[in-house]
Amino acid sequence: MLTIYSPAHRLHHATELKDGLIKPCFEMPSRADTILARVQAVGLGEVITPRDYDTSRYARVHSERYVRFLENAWAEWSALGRTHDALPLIWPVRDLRSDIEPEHIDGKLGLYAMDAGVAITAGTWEAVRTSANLALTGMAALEAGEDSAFALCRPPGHHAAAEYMGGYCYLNNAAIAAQACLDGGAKRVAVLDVDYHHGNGTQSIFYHRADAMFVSLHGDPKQSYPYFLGHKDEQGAGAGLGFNHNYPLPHGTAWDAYGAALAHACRTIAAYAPDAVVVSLGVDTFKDDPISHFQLDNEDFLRIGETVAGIGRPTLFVMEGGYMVDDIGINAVNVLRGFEA
Ligand code: Q9C
Ligand code: ZN
Repeated sequence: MLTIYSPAHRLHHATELKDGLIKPCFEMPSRADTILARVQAVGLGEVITPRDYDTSRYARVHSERYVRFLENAWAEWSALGRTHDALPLIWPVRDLRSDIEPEHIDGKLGLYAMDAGVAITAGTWEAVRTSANLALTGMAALEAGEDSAFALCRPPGHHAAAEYMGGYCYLNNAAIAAQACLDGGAKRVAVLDVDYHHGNGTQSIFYHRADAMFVSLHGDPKQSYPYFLGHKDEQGAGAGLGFNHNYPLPHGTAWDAYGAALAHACRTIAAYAPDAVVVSLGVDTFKDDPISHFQLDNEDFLRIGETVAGIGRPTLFVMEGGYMVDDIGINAVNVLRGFEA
């Protein structure tokens, strides 16, 4: 399987507000490099660098003003003499207005963030746009005839919606790639999200659409981040009704229940007959993940890959979460090897 990777991800290494303290992000550079090392150790296949794409490709699923904000945020923040990571500290909840973009960077950060896990640093934009380009390059490989590809994205993307960042995510790499597939002439595309956390951003982007199905297995939002989306009754709206499928699962879920839900999810996708499948590949479902609560073991990731292969469609894997760095390479690459077996 082809892997798309760039060392530009290292430009982004930030802090997050966690448990009331500013700490180094669990989402750290060693994650991607550990996965790359495993890709090379097992001889998964060729590793290529991404093509460059215009920001207009991101604006197919994000708003123009949001993309412009990401591009300029560090310059606006550092112009105030601030040298530490930029973090939001006020949010336009409920009846506060989000239609008028504030001029001050503190207002913009709040408008465009859902949490304080998305710091912006000097190198963030370069890493973020390169991450999206990895996913676009992977989709281009499918369009050129590859059966599958692995976009080794970092930062991840699935919590980012049309107009907000959150949960270590800035641009929604999977949604950008899925939209590119449709823009390239496909009739239908499906996104299967196996990250521990609900892919609220991807769901939100495609919620009203029939040409993109979103299917997600994740920790029940009553117990787990992102708390405010990912329930079973969210089935799509308008033309998109029936094209959104959530499988919230309780703390402690292990392979028996997970595998059954995944098999059901993959049958749902197969019945939709998509031209391509994008897998939001999080491996924070691992039993030793430091911020998650499922119980999957190393070998279970092989079975995830096998089950996804059963859909029988061209498949782009897009890296999302997974924070037990010691095992992240084994687990992510097990999914890819299971797919190819
Ligand atoms: N105690 C991804 O996996 N912090 N993002 C949750 C829970 C945010 C995870 C804290 C987790 C975001 C891509
Ligand atoms: Zn996650």
